[in-house]
Amino acid sequence: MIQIWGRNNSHNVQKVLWFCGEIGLEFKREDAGLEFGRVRDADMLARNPNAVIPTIEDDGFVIWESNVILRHLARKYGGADFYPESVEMRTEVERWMDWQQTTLLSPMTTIFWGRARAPDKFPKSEIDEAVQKAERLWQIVSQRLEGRSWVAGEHLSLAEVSIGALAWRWFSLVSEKERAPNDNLEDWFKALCARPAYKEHVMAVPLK
Ligand SMILES: N[C@@H](CCC(=O)N[C@@H](CS)C(=O)NCC(=O)O)C(=O)O
Repeated sequence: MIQIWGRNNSHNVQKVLWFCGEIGLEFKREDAGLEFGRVRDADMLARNPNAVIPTIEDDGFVIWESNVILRHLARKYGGADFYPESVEMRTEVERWMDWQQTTLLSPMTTIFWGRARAPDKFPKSEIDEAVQKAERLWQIVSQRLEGRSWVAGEHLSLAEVSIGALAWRWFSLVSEKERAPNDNLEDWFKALCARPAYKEHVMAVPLK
C-alpha cells in the first residue's frame, strides 16, 4: 500500500488523495506540514529535502512534487483515461498540469491565504488584484471547455485533478459578484462536485 505524508488541507496533497479515490488505490496517510511539523525531521528530509508536502513512498520508491506523483500513480495504477497514451493527448494533459503550477497557483495562493488561512495578513488591494488575475485565468479554462465536458479528452484526466482542487477554493472563496457569469466553468465544476472522491478529499475538508 502506498504511504502519503501531508496534511489533508493542502491542495497539493488533496490532488493525490482525490486521485487515489478516483482510481480506488488504497493508501496510508500521515499528517505533516504546518502545525503538524514532521517535514524537517531527519527521516522526512531524507525523503524530501525540500521540506514540503506531499511526499509518497510506493514500494520503497520515494516521490515528491505533487504533479509528478500524479503521473507516477496514473502510469502505474490509473489507466489511459487519466493520462492518455497518445503523444498529443498526453501533452495536452501535461500542459494544463504545468499551467496549474506555474500560472494559476500564484493568484489562487494569495486568495486562499488572504481569505482563508491568514485573513489579517494580506492587504485587501493585493487580494482584489489576485481575484482579477485569477478571473482571467479561469476564463481560459472556460474557453477550453467550450463544447466539451473535460479539459483534455473525453474523460476526467490528470488535467482536472491538478486544477480541480483550486476550483473548489475559487468557488468557495470568491463571491458570485466578483466572478463573471461563466456557464462552461460552472457546469464543469458541478461535474467535479458530483464525484464521490472529490467530495471526500476536497469539498469535505475545511478551508484553512
Ligand atoms: N511544487 C510542490 C509544492 C509543495 C508545497 O509547496 N507544498 C506546500 C503545501 S500545498 C507545503 O509543503 N507547505 C509547507 C507546509 O505545509 O509545511 C508540489 O507540487 O508538491
